[in-house]
Amino acid sequence: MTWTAPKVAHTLLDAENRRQDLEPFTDEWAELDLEVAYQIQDETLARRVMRGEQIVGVKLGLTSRAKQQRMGVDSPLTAWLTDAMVLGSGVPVPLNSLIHPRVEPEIVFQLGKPLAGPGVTAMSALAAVEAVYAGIEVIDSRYKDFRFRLADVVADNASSGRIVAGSVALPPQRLDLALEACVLHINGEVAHTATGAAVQGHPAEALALAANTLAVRGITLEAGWCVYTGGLTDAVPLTAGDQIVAEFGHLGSVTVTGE
Ligand code: OOG
Ligand code: MG
Repeated sequence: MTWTAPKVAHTLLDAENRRQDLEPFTDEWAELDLEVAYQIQDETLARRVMRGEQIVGVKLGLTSRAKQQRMGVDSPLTAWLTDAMVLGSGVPVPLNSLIHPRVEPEIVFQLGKPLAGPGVTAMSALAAVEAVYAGIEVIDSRYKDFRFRLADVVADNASSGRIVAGSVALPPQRLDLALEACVLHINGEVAHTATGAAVQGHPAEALALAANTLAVRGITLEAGWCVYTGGLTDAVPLTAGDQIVAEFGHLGSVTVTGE
């Protein structure tokens, strides 16, 4: 098979629709680089938009050591979030539409102002934030066993699956986000713990990173968008009947169940 960017984009969306996992493209296309991988990611977004989805924000991935070590990829990345990925609070995760979902706790920003790099710092990034939320991301790689290289996972929209936000919204000035604690419970047992500093030293650093790296592709973070700043801890598998709770120090808690 000779792979091209449009073919890979089609294959990834088809795998998502049919819940069929794939071998990573870099197995056969070793030269697949980040520039082309982001073109593929943008192509999958264009196809999502064509079928009626709307952009609601962006996500960062692999921003914490816990995530980088688990996935064997040590470089952060960005990807797109659309309204089709948003899961209402209390709505069970539809396991029959996902391949092998895993759950990770994240700190989420909602922007009150547009934010465009280059030159964005953690401080200037925070000045664009209207509210901070607790969040859970349900990731679902289209690659078998979550085995991928950086270019594969970039093309696959960073394993995007579903996103859930908590119901507490706080202005960033009210929080020390480096110290914001998070305890991840699976079925009542503590699975992982972290503080906001797990993500790039401070989640606002991750937001600045998103603004600055997206600017290279001419993309501005828009007012109203949400930004998922990346898993604070390793992700945990979600199976039928599981209840996973991400409990935060000041941001309340977010629960997902598998059905
Ligand atoms: C890639 C997506 C990573 C995060 O928050 O680090 C991600 C993966 O782990 O499959 O969303
Ligand atoms: Mg994530």
